[in-house]
Amino acid sequence: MTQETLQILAEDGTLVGEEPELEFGDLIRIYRYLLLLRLLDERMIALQRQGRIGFYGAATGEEAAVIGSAYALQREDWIFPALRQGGAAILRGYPLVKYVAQLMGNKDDILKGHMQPCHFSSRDVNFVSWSSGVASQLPQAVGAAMASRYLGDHRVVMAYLGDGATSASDFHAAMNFAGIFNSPVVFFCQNNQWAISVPLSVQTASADLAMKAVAYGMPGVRVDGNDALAVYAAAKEAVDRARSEEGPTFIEAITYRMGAHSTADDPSRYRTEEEVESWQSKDPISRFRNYLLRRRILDDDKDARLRDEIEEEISLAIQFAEATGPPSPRTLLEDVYQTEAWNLREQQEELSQHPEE
Ligand SMILES: Cc1ncc(C[n+]2csc(CCOP(=O)(O)OP(=O)(O)O)c2C)c(N)n1
Ligand SMILES: [Mg+2]
Repeated sequence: MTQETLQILAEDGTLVGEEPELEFGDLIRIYRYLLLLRLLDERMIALQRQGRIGFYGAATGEEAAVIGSAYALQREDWIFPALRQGGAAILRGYPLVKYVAQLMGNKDDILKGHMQPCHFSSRDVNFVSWSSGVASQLPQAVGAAMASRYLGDHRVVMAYLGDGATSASDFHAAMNFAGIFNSPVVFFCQNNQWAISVPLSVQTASADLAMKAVAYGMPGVRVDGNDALAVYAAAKEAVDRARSEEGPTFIEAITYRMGAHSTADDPSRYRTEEEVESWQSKDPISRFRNYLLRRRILDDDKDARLRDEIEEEISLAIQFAEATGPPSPRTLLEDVYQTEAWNLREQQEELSQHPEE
């Protein structure tokens, strides 16, 4: 039987549940990052359309799921993301300039252009790159959680996945292992109803995704993924459980992918406008904004100023990133193997003889 879905804010931003313990400063901070993610995604899609970056996967409509969940973590915790959680890295202090640099693969990109755009990774913010294979991050996340358990350092791992990933064998292996060994991991599933062109109805015969957790011996929680407060509350409880060695949790955040799967996709070929419009009224950002306006934590002037400030910050990051050149060809073969392979050394030497080519 499908369980109830946790909701704290109704679609119009009125309170319908118990508010989690968050200070005014936290609430403004959450709002700032929700808005930043929305505006950043808009600008990055525009850059891709103008041929200034190659690829992008936006979190539009899913901002509360990303920011609300990551807000429940502590700095020393680890994140194993999928495609749409770059905003969580930014929340943790990954600079916007580095974010844009990764999309451009320029000299400032800490991954030296080796990874596909939107595959961010940074040791500074304990954020481990997705490897593109759907669900491949999940066994890795459970492994990291186990390392933390052996070390006794009380770090928690947040493993993100989409609804589509629940059909992959890596998902089941990771859930099984985490359940048996009580791994300090939170599986945070953004059920955005689509896996590229595959709708949820074709993804599973289960009545919902949260119930899959039961078979692996862990709690499965359903939450309104467009309600930042509910997402935070559910994630906080799961993170606290994991930290106090009570084991893993699976969270199904019900949300909607408002845009295309990525800039390489055209959703008008497989879903209706009416469906997309039906989610418009559930928008996570206007919902949270209305809540803040009602509580007088925010007013229209402050909101407009915040928006301008963020736009300016994004513009500067783009300007800076575009003025930065490509990485040196020498970096092409760096960081591929821990020890230098003879064939790569030969290629590197050859490369250095023809720098212009
Ligand atoms: C193993 C594997 N199969 C297929 C793909 C192609 N692919 C990339 S993303 C994606 C859909 C993922 O859907 P979901 O898990 O719901 O995440 P979402 O993109 O909706 O956030 C697919 C099929 C892949 N990257 N890896
Ligand atoms: Mg999906």
